[in-house]
This record gives sequence, C-alpha cells and structure tokens, in this order.
Amino acid sequence: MSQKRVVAIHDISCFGKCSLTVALPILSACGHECAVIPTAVLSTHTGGFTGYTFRDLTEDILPIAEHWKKEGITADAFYTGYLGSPEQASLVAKAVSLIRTKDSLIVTDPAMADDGKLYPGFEQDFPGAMLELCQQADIIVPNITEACLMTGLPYSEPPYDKPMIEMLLHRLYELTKADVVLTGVAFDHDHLGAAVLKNGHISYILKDRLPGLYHGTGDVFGSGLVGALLAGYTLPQSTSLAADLVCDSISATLSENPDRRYGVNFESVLKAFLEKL
Ligand code: PXL
Repeated sequence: MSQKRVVAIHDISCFGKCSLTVALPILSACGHECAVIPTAVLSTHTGGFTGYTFRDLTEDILPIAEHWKKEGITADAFYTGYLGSPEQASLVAKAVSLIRTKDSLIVTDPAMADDGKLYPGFEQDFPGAMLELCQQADIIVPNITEACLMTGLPYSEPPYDKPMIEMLLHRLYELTKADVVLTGVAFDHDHLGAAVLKNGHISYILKDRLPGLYHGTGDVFGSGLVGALLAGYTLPQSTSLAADLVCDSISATLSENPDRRYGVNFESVLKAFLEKL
C-alpha cells in the first residue's frame, strides 16, 4: 500500500499537547505523511490557562491551499479540528474544496465545546459555522456537547439513555449526511466511549472509565481514528483502536501528571497502538 497523505488543519498550541502537536506525531508514527495547515499559533491551549498569546493565521489558510493547488499537491485525507472563528471554518471548507480529489476522505472534529459549554472565546454563532463545515465531511467526530449545539437538542449531563444518543446520531446524519462518531457516550458511571452511525447501523464502543480528565484527549482520539482509518480499518474498528489509545494514554499519565491542562502521555503508548495497526 502506498503512503497516505493526510492534511491536518488545526491550531498549534505550543504547550499543552493538543491539536497539531498531537496530530503530527500520531499520524506520522502510523506511517502516514502529515501535511499541515496551521490556523493559529497559541502559547498554550485555552483550556485552563490564562493570558495565552494568539497569532491568528486566518489570512494564510487560502493562500496555502492555492499554492498547493498550483503545485498539484493533493491529499488522501483531511483532518480538521479546533478553529479560531466562524470565518476560519468557512475558509477551511474552501481550502479543502480546492485541494481535495473525489476520493479524499474528510474527517471533521467540530472541536468547540465540552461539558455543556463553548470553549472560551467562542460565541453563539460558532456551532452554525461548524455545522456547515461538517456538511462537507465524510465522517464527523463531535462530543455530546458539540452534537447538542449543532442539532439544537438540549444538553444534559451523563449518564445518557439509548433513545437520546440515537436521536443525536440520526439528527446529525440528517443535517450533514456524514458518518458520525459521537464521543463522550456513557450509559452508566463505569463505562465511557463512542457511538458510531454508519449506513444506518449503530455500534457502541464502550471502555472501562478511568479516573482523571485530561485536556487534548479528543485530539488523541481523532488522530488515532484517522491513523487507523488510513491503515484500512473500518470505522467501528478504528473507533475502538482510537479509544484504546486514549485509555492507555490516560493510564500512563495518571500516576505521573495530575495537571489536566498538560495533556496525556500518548508518546509512551504509541508503540503498543502501532503494533495493533
Ligand atoms: O483540543 C482542543 C483544542 C485545541 N486547540 C486549542 C484549544 C482546544 C480546546 O480547548 O483551546 C487552542
């Protein structure tokens, strides 16, 4: 199988292990080429740090894609994540349209919210912009909060019941026509995982819940998912492999780093992930 090229479109948070500093190492370790369109450079992510710098790269998004287009550079897949504004979401959609082929796989994580709240700095217009970006995707990877914001269904705390999860999955499919990997699914206090809707079929991938909530696990999950998909695994199989990568990363972090803002030690468990691929 020839090497796959994925374009990761996220910010660079210089410290805090999320977005591109997670996508690049994980996708490269999987053996895929990972080209990037950085959308902003922040000194840290916005989840718990204050006073972070933010260098906006909105003006570079389209010129990068236009240059690649001229050079004939294209990609097998696109993986988009955290974006800084509604304007960036629409420019990313344009950039992807410019360089995609009809066979490119587009995976969109509408990373914008968690625990019932939008991330700092985002306004109420952001979910609509992310929904439009999701409409271009083949696979979307929202958490429960993001799913509620994009569908307009009310957010509630876990545990959930199947009718609520399946309603979210079907509403998201109706709105985007994309396959859905819904994360943060929990039916009891001891298990946590994802629900996958593909071709009208729902699968649940639930793992033992670990103590500790760490920043950046959504990006470890998304990167593992894209890595496994490009290695030829099905969507439910890739979801399970990515969920294991997150669980192993959290286990490796629990004893050594209690500060959730610093992210997880995915580096120490990548070898085991790759052995399964
Ligand atoms: O992991 C999502 C993410 C990525 N990038 C930045 C963030 C966040 C979540 O808060 O703040 C800058």
